[in-house]
Amino acid sequence: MEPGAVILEDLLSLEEVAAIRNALRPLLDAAPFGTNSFVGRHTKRVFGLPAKTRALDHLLTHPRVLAELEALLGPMLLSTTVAVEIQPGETAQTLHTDGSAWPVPPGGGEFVANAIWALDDFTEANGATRFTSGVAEMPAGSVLLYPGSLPHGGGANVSEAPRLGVIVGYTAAWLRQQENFTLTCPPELARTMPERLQALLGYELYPPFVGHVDGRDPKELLR
Ligand SMILES: O=C(O)CCC(=O)C(=O)O
Repeated sequence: MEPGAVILEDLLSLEEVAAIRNALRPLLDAAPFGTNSFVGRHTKRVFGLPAKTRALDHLLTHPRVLAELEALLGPMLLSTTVAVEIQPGETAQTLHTDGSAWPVPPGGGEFVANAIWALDDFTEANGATRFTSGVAEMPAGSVLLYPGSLPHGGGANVSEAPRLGVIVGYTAAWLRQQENFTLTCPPELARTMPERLQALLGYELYPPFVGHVDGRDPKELLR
């Protein structure tokens, strides 16, 4: 495995994988293919998952994943949630770093990290995530964790079946998230979610006052 990245195998049962796949299917069917080679002309992406399904809540808040990534980033927020279905015929994505989306000068440590959940077996042939040193093959139900400074990309799919994964990006809680979750998940929706998820979406203060509403912790809006 690429230094800096880690795979945790079998965090989801096959039943859980099947339930998540079923919830994502209609969303993926309705999603367009990408329109350039970076996002992939044979790849479908569905963003904004907390607003669209409750089937992923336990994955977004998985204690083992949160513990591993919080050890790297400290207090975190969700940054992006995207189902990525790489279909046969897709070419390899250019290697890139996720941290480069923010103009944070180098040398200050990691401030973003990703979890990629495998909902199919990830293989070299079907587009397993690539690193400089090779691909991250893993069985369905596993998760790949890596920091925002690590070059990576989706692989080419030369198999005959799609490769489905869910990328969950986290940021240090003082940083602006990629997705604007408090718009896609306004208080009336957020109130129906687990408390840990509410906090990860942004309904929690980063002490002493980042993210406040009228000087108060935004979680009070949900009471
Ligand atoms: O799907 C993958 O394996 C990685 C995709 C990726 O890094 C991206 O779309 O930015």
